[in-house]
Amino acid sequence: MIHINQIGYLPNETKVAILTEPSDVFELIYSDNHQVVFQGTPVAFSEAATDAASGDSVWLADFSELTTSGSYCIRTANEVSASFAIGEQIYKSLKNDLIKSYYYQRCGCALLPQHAGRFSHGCCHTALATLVGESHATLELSGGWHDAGDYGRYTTAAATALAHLLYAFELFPERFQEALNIPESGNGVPDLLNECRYELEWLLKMQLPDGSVFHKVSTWRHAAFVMPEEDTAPLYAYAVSSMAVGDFAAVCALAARIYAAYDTDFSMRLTAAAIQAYRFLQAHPDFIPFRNPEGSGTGEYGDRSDRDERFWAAAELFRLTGEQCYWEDFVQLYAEDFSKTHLGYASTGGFGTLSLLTHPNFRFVSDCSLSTHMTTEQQNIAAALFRSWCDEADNYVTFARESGYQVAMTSKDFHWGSNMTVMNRGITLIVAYLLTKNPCYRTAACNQLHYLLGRNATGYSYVTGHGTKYIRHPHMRTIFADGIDEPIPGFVSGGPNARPCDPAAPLIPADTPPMKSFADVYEAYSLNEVTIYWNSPAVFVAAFFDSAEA
Ligand code: 9MR
Ligand code: ZN
Repeated sequence: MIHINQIGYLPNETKVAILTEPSDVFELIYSDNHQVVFQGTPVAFSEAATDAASGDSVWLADFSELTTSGSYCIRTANEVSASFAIGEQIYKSLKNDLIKSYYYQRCGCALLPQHAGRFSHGCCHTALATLVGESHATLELSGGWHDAGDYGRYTTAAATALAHLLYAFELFPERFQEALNIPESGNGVPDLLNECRYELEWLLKMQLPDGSVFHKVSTWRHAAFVMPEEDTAPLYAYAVSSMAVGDFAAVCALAARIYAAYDTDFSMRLTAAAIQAYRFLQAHPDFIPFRNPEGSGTGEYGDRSDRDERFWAAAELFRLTGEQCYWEDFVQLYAEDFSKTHLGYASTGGFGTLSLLTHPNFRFVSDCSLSTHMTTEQQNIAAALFRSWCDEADNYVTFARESGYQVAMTSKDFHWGSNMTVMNRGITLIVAYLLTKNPCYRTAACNQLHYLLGRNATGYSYVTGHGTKYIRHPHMRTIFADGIDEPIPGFVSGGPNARPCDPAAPLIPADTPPMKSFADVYEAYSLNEVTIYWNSPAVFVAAFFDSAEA
């Protein structure tokens, strides 16, 4: 098989197709008239040619020299690939659909035909919620985005998605200027921020008067596969967790800084909410874990520690206010042993690092930070975090070099939601590139996108509506129940999982290699679900590659 990025390649990036059958030559041909424009020789990936994560024998067909925009196919001895593009801005519609997916996840409002087209539907989940353990529904917690294929709304998942989206906006705002045809379009605010505000307004409702924050609001068990407005089971607000409070403080502080340029009142509300949440953390230094109450079955998003959430909160409040007390907490937490580079819902240390590394007072030159505004301690910590970040990025470059599919994933990285790891590593690499301008990070980041869009062992593009063979049956209630054959575009599948644990698991033979442990069927929630925090790192990466240079 010929594995390609099914959308295509940017003119000035490396361009490689992966072949799983030997061929003496390969040719690039115009897709319309089949005229040959380039010829090359496939190169075995290694002496044994075998890729560990997929078990495939692979050959690399490098056509980077071809930089002319156009529509092409690749021809080998026995095969012709589907057509793909070489061109500038070929990921623009991908980027915009990935963002628009959040509009389709809106809860608590009807999706109108003028914005949602044939995917319009009624208003959902507006009933008052009951605090678990109480008997009356008194809490107004409507709004926000459905988390995933299910209709729960979870604070830590929300904060993670918002973080990817808002940091992307902050780092390259010029890539978020297109109107997305959402209800707020045309109000003078970029639509990414309009969409994120829909989530933030809900998040603010999740805070209690003492500054603490509910871990989640959802029904008691997941709904059947019905449209959201048909899911009328009672809603519950679940207990407070310190992860929820920490993430809330961090993401509200981040948002306060970004929305300050658009809406002072909103920014001030976010600032006050962040400070209040932080005060709760100060007053409650102990870990407040979260476990689902007996019998409840919606998403748990458990965690074993809140140190990384507190670290991120300290970083963002320091950045927002410049106050010493936050810096002192940051220094103390920095000395503790948890990842300072991960960007996931249970491991948020990387967001704290990102906040500091992108602080305008720091300028990184090779491996040191220079600043006239920062203390020596601040400079030293920033320089150490910068080195850790680049070390992590270097690891990913090595993983990609050792992968036949040129993806920064080892065999053990194919867990539930592996595509989040693929895209989060893309973020790490992009940030490393922005800090150092070392092109090898940029190339490696682009290779992560190629994997997502079809240059992988299953040959699927893992984004609905994009590519020639994209997933069509994600585990998502709205997509299943809407009666429309075509999936809503712009949703990222969780992707291969070496240990599937859902009704589709029997479809996958026990000896299936990790990168192939996937099935495009509705039942496969551990392989083919969608979530807001798997789409968000893909927005970051697609937006970065939407334009030629940052
Ligand atoms: O993304 C989560 C994954 O890392 C966990 O292994 C899995 C099992 O706990 O849960 C995933 O999160 C799901 C959440 O609990 C409910 N909404 C859908 C999420 C994606 O499958
Ligand atoms: Zn809803």
